[in-house]
Amino acid sequence: MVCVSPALAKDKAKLRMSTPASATDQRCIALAKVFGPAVADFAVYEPHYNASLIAQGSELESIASGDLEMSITSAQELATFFPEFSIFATGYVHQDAAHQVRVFNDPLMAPFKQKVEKELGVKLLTVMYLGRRHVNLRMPKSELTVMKPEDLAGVNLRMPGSDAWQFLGKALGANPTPMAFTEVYTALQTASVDGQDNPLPTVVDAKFYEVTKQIVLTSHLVDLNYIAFSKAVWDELTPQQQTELQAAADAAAESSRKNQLQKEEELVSFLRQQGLEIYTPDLKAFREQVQAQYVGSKFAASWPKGVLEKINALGN
Ligand code: KDO
Repeated sequence: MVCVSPALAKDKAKLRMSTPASATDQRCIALAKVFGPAVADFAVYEPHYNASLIAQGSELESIASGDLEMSITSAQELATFFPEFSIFATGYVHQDAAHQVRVFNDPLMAPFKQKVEKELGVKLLTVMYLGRRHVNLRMPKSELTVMKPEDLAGVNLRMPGSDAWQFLGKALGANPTPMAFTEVYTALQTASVDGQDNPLPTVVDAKFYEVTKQIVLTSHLVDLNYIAFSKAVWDELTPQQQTELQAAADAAAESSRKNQLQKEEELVSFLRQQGLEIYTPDLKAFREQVQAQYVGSKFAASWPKGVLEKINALGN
């Protein structure tokens, strides 16, 4: 009998992945259960959760400098290097998870992907669905009911720490406060912020429901992340391995999308059981106010001509 020993671990590419998310986040579960095993013949997937390896927002720089191989990055983080990425971080642009996939696979994305690859040495492999972001507040509805953007006036809303995020917080009518994801639970608990915004699965996974009282279903951003991968490592792989790695990333994204969508459906009742009040505000008022803020903004000025129309045309 011929015994073929598997390639030694030391010959395999080590793929360190850093994220502020926890191991129980659906994107992380899919990467660990679907991506890691699918590339195991030629690579060792090594996830680092809760920003324990790299601080939130520094992952792209770390990949560019060779200190990290992978991350789950956001359009907002990319916009700090390439402002035109803010188009994918703009409130009420993406309509749902399927729209995100159509946009990512459309030729309109090619110049965006090429620029990141050429100037940062980062490949954007696939798009992951994070979910519909909603406003989640410490105070009960009896103290503050949010139906319109003006109801958020003076509310200290934690938003992640880059320009594009802060702009969205202001556009919603709130007073945005930049803060790393890993600090949000304590900030809510100690009342150093009034609230935060994230999709329902994140509110549950990070246990924000323990320290908040209401969720206003603003759906202000159908949020996404890209799997960011080191171009230098990619170039070391054989064409066959590249094909397998790409397929593994797509399969992980698909699995995580399905689970995340299901969780968004299921978690409303779980959160109500936990005592949170959940309600829908005047969505037309929010959409119109947010869209109006982007018109003529420095972000809109960076969007390549015609791209917004193409994104909209890919919608439902
Ligand atoms: C957050 O900091 O609120 C955010 O939701 C921003 C996302 O882009 C993403 O980085 C996410 O955190 C983390 O992965 C934790 O879920």
